[in-house]
Amino acid sequence: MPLSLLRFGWASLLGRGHPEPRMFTAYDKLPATADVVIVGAGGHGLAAAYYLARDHGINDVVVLEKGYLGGGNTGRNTTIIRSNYLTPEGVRFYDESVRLWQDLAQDFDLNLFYSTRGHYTLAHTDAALRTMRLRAEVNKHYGVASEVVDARDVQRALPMMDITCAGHAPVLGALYHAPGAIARHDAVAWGYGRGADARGVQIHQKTEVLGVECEDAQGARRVRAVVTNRGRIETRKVLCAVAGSTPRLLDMVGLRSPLVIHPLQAMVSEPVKPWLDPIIVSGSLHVYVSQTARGELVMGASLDPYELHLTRSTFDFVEGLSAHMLELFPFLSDVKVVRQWAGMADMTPDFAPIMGKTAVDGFYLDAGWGTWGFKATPVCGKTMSATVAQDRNHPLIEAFSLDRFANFELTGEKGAASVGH
Ligand code: FAD
Ligand code: PYC
Repeated sequence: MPLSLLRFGWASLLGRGHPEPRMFTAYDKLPATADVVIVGAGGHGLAAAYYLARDHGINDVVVLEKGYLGGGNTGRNTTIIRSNYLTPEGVRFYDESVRLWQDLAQDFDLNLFYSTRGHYTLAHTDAALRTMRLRAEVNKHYGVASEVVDARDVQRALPMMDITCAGHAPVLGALYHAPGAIARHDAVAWGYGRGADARGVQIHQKTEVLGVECEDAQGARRVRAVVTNRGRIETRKVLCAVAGSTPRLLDMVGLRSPLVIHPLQAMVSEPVKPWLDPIIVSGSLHVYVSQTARGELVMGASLDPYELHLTRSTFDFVEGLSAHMLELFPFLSDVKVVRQWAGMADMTPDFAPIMGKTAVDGFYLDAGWGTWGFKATPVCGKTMSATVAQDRNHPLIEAFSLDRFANFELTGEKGAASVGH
């Protein structure tokens, strides 16, 4: 029996509580002021805090989280990491993220279970195959390993798959992306949180931001303070990284965006023997699946088809997704689904994120991450921390500014969205 378990049992017997060291410092009250306040302790907010402290020497940072650390979309996602996007801006951005992922476990001294698997996006129609070819060409141009493979290659790599899809949607080919990977989502939040905490960043859980005070200064509006259920913090800089709650935060500073919130559901099976190495996505069948190191199948589909600010799950989803899974993998019919959940996806019209400075001085936005933001956690932390520290948009995020919608300069990434929407 490990020594720590014995110590825990012994201390509990003596009524001394839990002797384990905590990963984060618990603070009794909020500070009155901070150089930077970050709203949202998901991966994005915590990564920005970490790099602000580590790379920019800004340690007077407070992260406010209304629930618990990593309890938003970060702890609910299906952890697919890839850079096989469609636009040059997207490919460069996500490729930098995949590069950053490689050193992260070492940086944190924490096992993130990062596992490179290869990623197949199946094409069931000629139109889908054309999009795959375009993506492969753009990817290769920017040094990202993606190639179109034919149906025989898919069958060789995935002998367990019925590539006829029960005869009604045969696989014609696929986009194969060798760097496609999965990782452990909770550990990513813990690693960034622990690293930020060790550098003096204060993380306050169960602390909800209820308002953002602004003032007029030389004809511009600028941030003055945030108001929470536990008090007020004066600050000149607020980074908003609240995913599905972004419209509420934008209301607080009088900004508008085209974001709409849709539930995105997922489910997981009981553990089964390892049989699926790569990650499989079929946009046409609305299904994607990977197998974890523990043997569970992690499965998802497209968004719920209506706007809803809730994380409820539905039986419809399990039924529909199971039917599509069985079209691809009929031998799974006896495997049990053990859990399902949902997150709130903040969707943009062009399927690209919204990042950077806004019309309110000192209010920075990291949002619009919809169904695709987990993989971007490291690069978002890097680019948003630089943007906040220098009060200038990092060059890698220029295509993602909020004003692109008003200027009709969209960054059309829909063709690279993971699942059909
Ligand atoms: P979050 O992790 O949601 O963090 C935001 C935090 O802000 C939350 O903890 C919330 O409680 C807090 N908050 C909100 N309002 C307030 C307030 N007023 N005051 C204080 N705190 C507040 N992406 C991929 O790349 N690959 C995938 O395979 C993938 N699969 C997904 C599957 C599902 C089912 C879902 C739902 C999403 C998936 N995504 C995927 C998308 C990805 O999960 C998100 O884009 C990403 O996690 C966003 O991280 P975040 O830190 O911005 O947001
Ligand atoms: O962004 O690759 C992705 C993804 C897969 C499932 C949900 N998002």
